[in-house]
Amino acid sequence: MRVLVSGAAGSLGRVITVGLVERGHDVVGLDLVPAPEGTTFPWHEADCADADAVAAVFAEERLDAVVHLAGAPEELSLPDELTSHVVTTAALLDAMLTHRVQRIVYAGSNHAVGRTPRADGELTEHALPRPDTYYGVAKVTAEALMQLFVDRHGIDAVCCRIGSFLEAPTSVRALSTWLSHDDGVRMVEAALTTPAPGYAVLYGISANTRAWWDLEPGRRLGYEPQDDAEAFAAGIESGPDDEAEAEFVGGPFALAQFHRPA
Ligand code: 15L
Repeated sequence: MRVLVSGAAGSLGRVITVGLVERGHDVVGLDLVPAPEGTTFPWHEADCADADAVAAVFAEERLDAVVHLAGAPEELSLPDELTSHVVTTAALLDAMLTHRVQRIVYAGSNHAVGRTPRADGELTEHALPRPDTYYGVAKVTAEALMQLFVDRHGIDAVCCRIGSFLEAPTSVRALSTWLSHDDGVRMVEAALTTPAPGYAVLYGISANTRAWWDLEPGRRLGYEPQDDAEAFAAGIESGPDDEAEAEFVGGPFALAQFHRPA
């Protein structure tokens, strides 16, 4: 499978690209910045929010699927969030239609439902949108856009609502929300290869003993996580915010007062 990975130089991208190559996929990188040293696959330096630049990449490359990882990982102004997550997704989806690329795998986020109280129980793929930030609003909107393209044009889109993608968990919350690097690669590969998913959502976490989110939607798509944050539990110091961070799905994002005018 020949896969375009946006945000290929980012914290997710650096791991996922290498993992997909190791698993025998042809990867094409796309990022605002040049390829990291030692990159062995084709690379395009372009802004995913620029529809013409994205179209030019698709015109040059023969592609089977897109893994859209590009986007600011933190809270910005609402217009910047919408550009970073929604305008980029639209540009990729439009180019996919033009070039008959059937599948997109999207790096969604738990922050799309981050303001859901944990007291509501384990989060399933049917959780209603409940963003905790403008970042979360943009992730919800990107999900809605993909759903529209699936319904209107019959493409396949798998949205991975990712938890905390880290080499190792670093906080008590992350013992529940951690997605290991290896499981991240397993997750993306499953989302790329599961047969005809239409529009599907999974939660991107490892098989954490303390998981807050349902792993079944992922398992149904062939994502079998192998790691468990519990292996690191003894080394994690509890912090003053642990209890507050456990109140909402989105942890610190759900508690922060960003005070930005829309
Ligand atoms: C995310 O979606 C963010 O990009 C990242 O910065 C973390 O906040 C992560 O979620 C998380 O919830 O730990």
